[in-house]
Amino acid sequence: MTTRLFGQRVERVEDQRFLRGRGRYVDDVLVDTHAGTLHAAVLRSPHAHARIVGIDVEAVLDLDGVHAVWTHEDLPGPMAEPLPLLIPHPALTHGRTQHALARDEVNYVGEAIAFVVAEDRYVAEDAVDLIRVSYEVLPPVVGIDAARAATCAVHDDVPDNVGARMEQRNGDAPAAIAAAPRRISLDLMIERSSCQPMEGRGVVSRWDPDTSRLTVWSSTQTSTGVRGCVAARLGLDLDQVDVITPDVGGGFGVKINHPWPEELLVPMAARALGRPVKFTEDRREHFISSAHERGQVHHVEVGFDDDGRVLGLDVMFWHDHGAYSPYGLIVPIITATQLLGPYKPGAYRVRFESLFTNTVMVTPYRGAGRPQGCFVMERTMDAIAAELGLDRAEVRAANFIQPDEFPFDHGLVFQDGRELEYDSGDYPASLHKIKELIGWDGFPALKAEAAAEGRRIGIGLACYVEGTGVGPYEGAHVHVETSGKVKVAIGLTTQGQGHATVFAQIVADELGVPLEDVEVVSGDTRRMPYAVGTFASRAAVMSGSAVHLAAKAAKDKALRIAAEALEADVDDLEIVDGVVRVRGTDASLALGTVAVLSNPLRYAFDEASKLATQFVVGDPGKPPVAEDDEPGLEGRDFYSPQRATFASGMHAVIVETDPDTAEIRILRYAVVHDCGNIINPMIVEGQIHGGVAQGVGGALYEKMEYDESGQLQNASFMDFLMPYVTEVPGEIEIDHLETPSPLNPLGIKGAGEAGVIPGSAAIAAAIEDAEGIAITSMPISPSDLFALRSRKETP
Ligand code: MCN
Repeated sequence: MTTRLFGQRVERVEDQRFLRGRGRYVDDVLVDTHAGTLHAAVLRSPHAHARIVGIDVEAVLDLDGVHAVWTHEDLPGPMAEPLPLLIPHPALTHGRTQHALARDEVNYVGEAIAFVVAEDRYVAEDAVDLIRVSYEVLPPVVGIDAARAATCAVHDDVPDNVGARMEQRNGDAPAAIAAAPRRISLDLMIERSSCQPMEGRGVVSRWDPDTSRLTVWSSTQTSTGVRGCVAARLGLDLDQVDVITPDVGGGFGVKINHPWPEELLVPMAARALGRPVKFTEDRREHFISSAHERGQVHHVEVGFDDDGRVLGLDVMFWHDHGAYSPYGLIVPIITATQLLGPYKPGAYRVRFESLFTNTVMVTPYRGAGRPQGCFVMERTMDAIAAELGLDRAEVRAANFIQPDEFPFDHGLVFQDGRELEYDSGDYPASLHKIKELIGWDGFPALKAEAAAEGRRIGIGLACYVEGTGVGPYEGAHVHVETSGKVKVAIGLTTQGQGHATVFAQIVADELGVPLEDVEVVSGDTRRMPYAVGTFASRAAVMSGSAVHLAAKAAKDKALRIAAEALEADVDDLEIVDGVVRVRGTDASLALGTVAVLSNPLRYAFDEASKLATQFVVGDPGKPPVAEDDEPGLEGRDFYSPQRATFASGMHAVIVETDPDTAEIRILRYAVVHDCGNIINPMIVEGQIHGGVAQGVGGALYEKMEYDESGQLQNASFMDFLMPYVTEVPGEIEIDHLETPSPLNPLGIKGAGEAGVIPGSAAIAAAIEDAEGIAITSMPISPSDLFALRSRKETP
């Protein structure tokens, strides 16, 4: 019997390649084969807000090595239109997107104005410096306070800088709060941050005049999305555009937005110039012209009883959308709905305003609105516990949705437009596990011991629920080669999540072939032209289910063909180690041979060459073995879920704060995570480690420092603090819970974002516990903590 691989700690098949430097990223494409590749550079706005009065490119064209320069007025047809608003929403009354090259106004430092293509990047950069732009500088709107004050407008036709106002409610929260025995209110803030993948954005394109086809390589999270935009804007049929996503050095959300201006400009230039063109973003460009997230300010009113049970919750928040809103209201809608976490809030009302500012646009960053929501809810739980003098874990337990209450409908609408209905979970069991793992009940004694030595330590806990695996669909194609090897194509892209391993595990199990015989290709529109993309922790649920269904289709076909060839009943067959066998006999056929037999052109099978012969002299031709089947041993299927599936988890942290320097050190970090049935625990744990590292970054270091003129002051890795390996907890203690999802065939829930969600909430709680000072704003640096201490001492 072949061992089932689902649930096993299978080593990642892609790692050998990556660890030996054999990954192939966008910047490696065409390097060896096309010395004639041209290189692009972009002139970006130095002003946060300005009208473009004139652009003079004369000097550029005199520079040796320059091939072309484009400004907005040179863009042909649909290329001159604003970029698409990817996710419209009725509440987004004033959605705005930028142009591929700014038309008459720039709205953030870094907005693209002109595009130069030259022999190499050096010449292209020199050429950019020769472009003369005259600006009428306008007053910028920087930060949420300035946007709310609305003394200046980001977009003239957007009153009060409000792109959207939205409200959701379940019951009458203000009335429930007014009637509650206890009430508190809180003001909470999370700063702006950004994903910072190791590899920035990049795109390469080549036009083939012989076939009138365009090939685009993009470091994207959605190759099909890029393909659709490129085809539409360049006036090509979808069929003329292939988008290939090579290895991607991290995406974390920023590469789901599409098309980035360069994803249209590079293909346009390649076609116009008849030479391949490449653009690779540098780090400063990533800081000032790719997307940010997180920045939100929240006001909470909560009413509760003496046991800490929430009776009414009323949240108002302000979301900094940056200069444009290409991704609609996804981030604030996720905050609004997911802040509820594992709790029943009694009556609930949430309202938000999405505000334009003259800063880099905001699109989802791993966690997408959830770290803010979790911070709001968990700080509220801690505040209730403090008010009542109760144990913080007990207050949470008093508010949990119970295991027998699933499916649990919150009476709200989730990000995918469907009901916010949790499918399964066991929050009391998770709480029990995390308390055991971190030693919650024994901590007061440890704290007292530390205090006796003059040390300050504190413990914090944060719970979250994460809607994962949103639709609408994903597909998969499974093809058994005549060699017996299996090629699997999924349409969404991979940025490091280990998809080549997990989907091979599913196929190997279903088809009964060895893991090493399965090869998974992702994000190549030539192989799978219809797909959505990698975001919202959806690949395991969506592509995993599609791969399972497609592999099952291939297996069923293999068994049908083999049954006829072996003159056996399908129910008597099994596939083990790549061989179809009649159970209990020696009769068998290798899966590769079944693939040969699946070709209906076959008149006979030549054992020696392992090929089907098309003509046999004297044999007028037998019908194909499986007459009703299409040729080829393939399976293709799509999966579309009813609604999202809800993963959950809890983090607990112990920190130590230095009484003199206010330095904050994480002593222990524990995680309990429930993503339903786990395909590969090692990969899930890797995802948690990466997420926790980003959560620590968000809690203690990362923040976009804009000055009042809208210049990003820390747009480099010298100035933007990210946690190094020295700041990420050395050991992240993890325990799993598996409550299967009833919504998909494998019982899976997503895991890719979970690790980042509760970081700020848990660390804030631990610092608060160590210091006895309310922590309401993250990230918190030693100097912030020092200032809070000083304020406490001198009220
Ligand atoms: N998995 C599993 N069992 C489960 C759930 C997941 O074995 N029950 C595995 C999956 O098969 C997959 C990985 O865990 O290999 C993550 O799965 P999933 O939760 O479906 O997330 P996605 O694969 O859709 O990845 C997207 C998610 C998001 S939204 C961001 S942002 C993110 C993240 O993944 N960006 C990442 N993790 C990242 N990891 C890396 N290295 N780089 C990024 O850019």
